[in-house]
This record gives sequence, C-alpha cells and structure tokens, in this order.
Amino acid sequence: MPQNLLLKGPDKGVRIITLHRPEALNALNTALLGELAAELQAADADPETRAVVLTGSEKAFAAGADIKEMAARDLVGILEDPRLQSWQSISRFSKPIIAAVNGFCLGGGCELAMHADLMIAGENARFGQPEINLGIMPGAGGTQRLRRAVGPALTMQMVLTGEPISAQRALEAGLISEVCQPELTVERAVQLAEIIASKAPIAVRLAKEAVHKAGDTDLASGLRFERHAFTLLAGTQDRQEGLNAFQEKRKPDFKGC
Ligand code: DAK
Repeated sequence: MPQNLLLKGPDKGVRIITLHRPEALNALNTALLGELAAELQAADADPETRAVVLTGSEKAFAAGADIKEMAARDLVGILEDPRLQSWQSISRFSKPIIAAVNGFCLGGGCELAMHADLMIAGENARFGQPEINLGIMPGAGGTQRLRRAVGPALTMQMVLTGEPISAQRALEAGLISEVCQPELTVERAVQLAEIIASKAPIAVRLAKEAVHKAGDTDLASGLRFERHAFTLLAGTQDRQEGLNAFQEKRKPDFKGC
C-alpha cells in the first residue's frame, strides 16, 4: 500500500489519487513520486479506469520537489536520480488526467499539475515556479510546459522572479480551465472526469494525443496526425455505436473497442 497517496475508485470509470504527505505540504520526494508512477501505471492497465483525478490537500497540491532530499544530492546524484524514471513514467500516462488544485502548487508541484490534461483550481490556489529562489531552475518541464500553456511573457516573469500567480490569473492566462470554491474543486474535477469516462475510450485517447501534438509540432504535422487519428476511429465499434445511437435517439453504450 502506498504511504504517501490516498486512493479511491475506480467508481463510474474514475480513480481519485490524492497526494498525502501533509507534514511536508505534499513535497514530492522519491517515495511519493515512485508510488504515483506505479498507481498511474496500474490505472493505465485497468480497463475499469477511464479517467483519473489527481489532487492534494486544501492547503497544498504540492509545494514542489522535496528540498531536503534534493539538498543531499550532488551532480552524480542528480544525474542518477531515481525520480527521473518516475517523472518519465508519469508523463507516459495515456488516459485523461485532471488535476484538481488547491493551495500551493509550486515548482515540481506545478510541473506535476501541468502533466495533467486539464487543470481546475480552487480560488485559494497559488501557482509558481520558485526554483530560482533556491539558486536552481525548473527541471520537470516548467520552462517548456508553462511556456506552451501561458506564453513567453508570463512564463519568464514566473520563472525568473519566482513570484506565484493566483488561480484567477492562471485562469486568464489559460493554465487552468475553471476556478471554483476550494471545497468544491475535487467534486467538480470528478464531475468532469465522469463525463470524459462516459465517452468512447479510444476516441478520448486519440483526441488527447492530438491536442497534445498541437503543442509539440508544426501545424501541417499536427493536422496530419489529426486526420490519421480521425481515420483510425473508423475501425472502432464505438464509432458505429455513437453514430447509431444518435440516429436512434438513445444514449450510446461505448465498450472501448
Ligand atoms: N520540500 C521539503 N519540505 C517542504 C517543502 C519542500 N518543497 N515545502 C514545504 N516543506 C515543509 C517545510 O519544511 C515544513 O516542514 P518543517 O520544516 O516544519 O518540518 C512544512 O513543509 C510546512 O511548510 P512551512 O512551514 O514552510 O509552511 P508555510 O505555510 O509557512 O509556507 C510555503 C508554505 C509553500 C510558502 C513554503 O513551505 C515554501 O516556500 N516551500 C518551498 C516551495 C519551493 O521552493 N518549491 C520549489 C522546490 S524546487 C526535477 C524535477 C523537479 C524539480 C527539479 C528537478 N528533475 C526531474 C530533474 C523541482 C524542483 C522544485 O520543485
């Protein structure tokens, strides 16, 4: 059993993973990241899980990488850091993942939240890349994913000053898709996850991939990927089911094939 996570579900296709290291504001140490990577792998392999909600506490989604652990590593320790494998594994998760963020979402915490496909936050959330205050810089995608999400101006400001932004500012900048009352953040994320979980899983998976492609490639390649993915769906039973259900004026029953 994981020591640093609380697990719930899958229920209606949705698994909830809660980061739970309250004594350190969910700072991401090797153990927590390893447990998270393992849980996501299990969720990926489980046909009953169609979407994941990743959350923390009301005070902190995660206050970053564990600084005390990081301080003990020298150059070789960083090169051989076991957390690198966990980060890689987390980034390969193929099903939709929604981050439900309250409180501090800093450094590696913000980078982890940006691994999600969509992010919603409570009014109390604070997003930041404060690594510069420690004489380091983001190392798990902060300069790249944040730049893609909110553009160069705000990214530079956040990465170079280390100053956090509010949930409202994150919403305006496009980092998150909704702001809600902190006590309703998880509930709302689960609601969104259940909607996604009710759709055709292969279509969801390919649509997710296609949207991510838009961030990593030129328009012509992205459009080509989209066309191929769209065409691939013609081979699925769920496509037939979706089109039939519309014409028969009933709800589709998607099977994931
Ligand atoms: N690491 C370890 N412990 C932390 C922590 C952290 N990031 N953040 C908080 N804690 C601990 C505190 O030490 C304290 O524990 P005790 O010392 O009392 O035992 C407890 O959590 C409560 O924290 P505070 O007492 O400080 O609580 P406050 O409400 O006063 O302040 C705060 C909350 C979030 C403003 C403050 O705790 C803070 O500034 N925390 C550090 C935030 C930060 O600098 N985050 C960035 C860390 S660097 C990489 C991948 C990732 C990364 C790098 C490389 N690779 C794959 C290569 C990421 C780097 C980072 O995230």
